Amino acid sequence: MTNQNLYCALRAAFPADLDRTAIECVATEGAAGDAIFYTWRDLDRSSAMIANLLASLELPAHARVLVHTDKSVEALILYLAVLRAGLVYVPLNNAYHASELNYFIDNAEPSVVVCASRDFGWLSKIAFRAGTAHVYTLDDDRRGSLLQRAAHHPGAQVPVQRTANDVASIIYTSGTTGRSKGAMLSHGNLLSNAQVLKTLWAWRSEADGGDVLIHALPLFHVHGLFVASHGALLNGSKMLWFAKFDARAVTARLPEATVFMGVPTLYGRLLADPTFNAHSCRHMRLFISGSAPLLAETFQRFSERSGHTILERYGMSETVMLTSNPCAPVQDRIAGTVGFALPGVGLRVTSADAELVGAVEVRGPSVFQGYWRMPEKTAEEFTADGWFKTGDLGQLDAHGRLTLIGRSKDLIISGGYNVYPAEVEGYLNELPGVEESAVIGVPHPDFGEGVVAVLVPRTGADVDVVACIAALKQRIAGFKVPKQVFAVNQLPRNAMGKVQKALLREHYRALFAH
Ligand code: MLC
Repeated sequence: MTNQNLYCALRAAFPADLDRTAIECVATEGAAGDAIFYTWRDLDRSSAMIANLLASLELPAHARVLVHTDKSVEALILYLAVLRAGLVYVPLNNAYHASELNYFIDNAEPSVVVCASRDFGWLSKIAFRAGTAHVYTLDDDRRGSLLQRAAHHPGAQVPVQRTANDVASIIYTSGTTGRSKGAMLSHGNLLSNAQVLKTLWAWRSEADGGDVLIHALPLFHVHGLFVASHGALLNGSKMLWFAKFDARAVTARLPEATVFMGVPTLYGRLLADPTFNAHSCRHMRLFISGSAPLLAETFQRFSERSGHTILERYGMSETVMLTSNPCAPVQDRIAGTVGFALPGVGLRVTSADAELVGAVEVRGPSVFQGYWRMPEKTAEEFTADGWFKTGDLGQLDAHGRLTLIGRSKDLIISGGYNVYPAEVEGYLNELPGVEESAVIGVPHPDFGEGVVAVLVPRTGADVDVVACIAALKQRIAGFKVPKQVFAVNQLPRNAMGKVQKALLREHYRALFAH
């Protein structure tokens, strides 16, 4: 049986000349050191060494490797190594704090944890207590025990045999109620999606001049880890690698690139940079946007400024990519729509009337294997006839073009990160003097939506809203922390006693307006 380990397909796409540059890690202002160049051979050898280290640990089949590090090329190599070793890669946002990590480690029960050295003290305590046997460190300057230990292992390795249905990665997505759920994505889910996108977005082979991708997204989400990295790797294309998005630094390197992927916030920030113009984009072929709705105004301004039409696509952790505006002809990329179902993806909107908005449901080869150890949650999210309920509301036109209209779940998307109000409300309600709270998203010029909290103090309590923000920053990742908190006497409720968040959103709508 052929080995369906995803690494085999990625490795097969490496160029024949393994000494060519695969990734240039760009030195940006504030970051230490010069640019670093990684060849395709480096990726192959280093991932083999780490895979051999992992194999030497004699872990159970399908053991989880949980990764909480800063973005680095070595973190990408670690991902490739985990694939090769046939283990399950569990990446986490490096902004998460101890209370968040506690949950993920308890839930994932990883055999191996890899973290930044600065977090080793508290994180290793949580991990060892939960039964994790191995905790390594990996820093963004190539230091740490992971690479030290891997250095003793051979630079060749045969990827462990895996089937298309074997789980390759668990991506945690926050839940509307309760805690995060781990979406299990298989080798087949990831490969099929990457192959479809390679054709659809017309990645250029070396013979056609070759594509160069600017990789400036975080590495712990579907967008940066799978869509962007797989896109380049599966095409043997060079990446210009940014540890962090910086509009000025990215603009400076745009002339050497042909493909860029970003969340809408990145497009807004490029437009805000006076050095960004059509000349910087002269060799660009494709700007792709996703993870959050792109405003028609940003689409239009970007087109006027750069001469390029952003291609908006739609996906989520449970399904990887689902729809895309067309690559060609360019004029078929329509602002405010997310395009057509990808080949192989079944897409339906539950309203029978094409004019009406309904729940978006999907099925296809990239739809995940279920939530890790939550069969009842998995069952809830699928219809009786096997379609996954995305939680988004949309409208399909007569040609099958999808427009997203809203969400059926209470979710805020801030700068491309999902924030679940129920989770933030839970933390707020634990603060001294807080009776109850409501967390909403309102328009924000940089993040698309800005998180805002409205709370009711207990009778007689004096709640300092600034102190609330400071307290939350100690407990949860910064992107979830409300940018502003308001104390009110009571929350608006309907006759059923349910908080009327729509009224709150309306009331605070202009809060972040310029
Ligand atoms: C950072 N901050 C945010 C934030 N990111 N606040 C709200 N929303 C965000 N997204 C806060 C920090 O907590 C901090 O607060 C301050 O901003 C500065 O932090 P930073 O790390 O320096 O921020 P910055 O580098 O400017 O980050 C902004 C960003 C980043 C837009 C570059 O958020 C980002 O990379 N977003 C991309 C997310 C992404 O990749 N999503 C893909 C999901 S996959 P303070 O108070 O401490 O100063 C998915 C599926 C699909 O959705 O279809 O793609």
